[in-house]
Amino acid sequence: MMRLFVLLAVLYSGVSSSIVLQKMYGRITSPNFPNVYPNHKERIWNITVPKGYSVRIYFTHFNLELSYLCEYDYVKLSSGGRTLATLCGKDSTDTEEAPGNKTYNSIDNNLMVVFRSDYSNEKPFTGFEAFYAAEDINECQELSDGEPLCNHHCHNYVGGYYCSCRIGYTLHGNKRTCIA
Ligand SMILES: [Ca+2]
Ligand SMILES: [Ca+2]
Repeated sequence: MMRLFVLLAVLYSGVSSSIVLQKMYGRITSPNFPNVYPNHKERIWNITVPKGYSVRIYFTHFNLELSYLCEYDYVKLSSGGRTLATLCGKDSTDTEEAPGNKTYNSIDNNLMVVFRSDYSNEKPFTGFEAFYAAEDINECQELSDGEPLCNHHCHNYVGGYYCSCRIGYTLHGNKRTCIA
């Protein structure tokens, strides 16, 4: 019975649940930051901001074990079903990316950050610290099926946008097309 309990505990600790973040800004770090991160760890953050915003993230500290194509330890950023970056090391190389001063933007209003460490480290590494914030999407610069969102005038505002028409036209019920 005890053995079963230990087995279940081990299985459970191996399953990483994601941390859900829904604030407009925040900070995330590797486990034990600013101290050395542990081996065999996975941590997942799901950052969600309101619709009309994207998530902008940048790193103020980054020091992970370097491995070919970041296969051992990494921080992975993904959004909209795509991987934005897989990061490791301290500085970028020909085959591996480290964030440096770069900022990353989510594709939609959700950004998933995964930290993962493998079973060993050649020397101690201090991990990462990152800050994120919701950023307004300028819908007026975007296209929908190759067309601007508004066929006359587009007005961007924080958290949304609206369309307006030239004199003599009225806005169609779709809120985007102007008709004479
Ligand atoms: Ca490692
Ligand atoms: Ca906007």
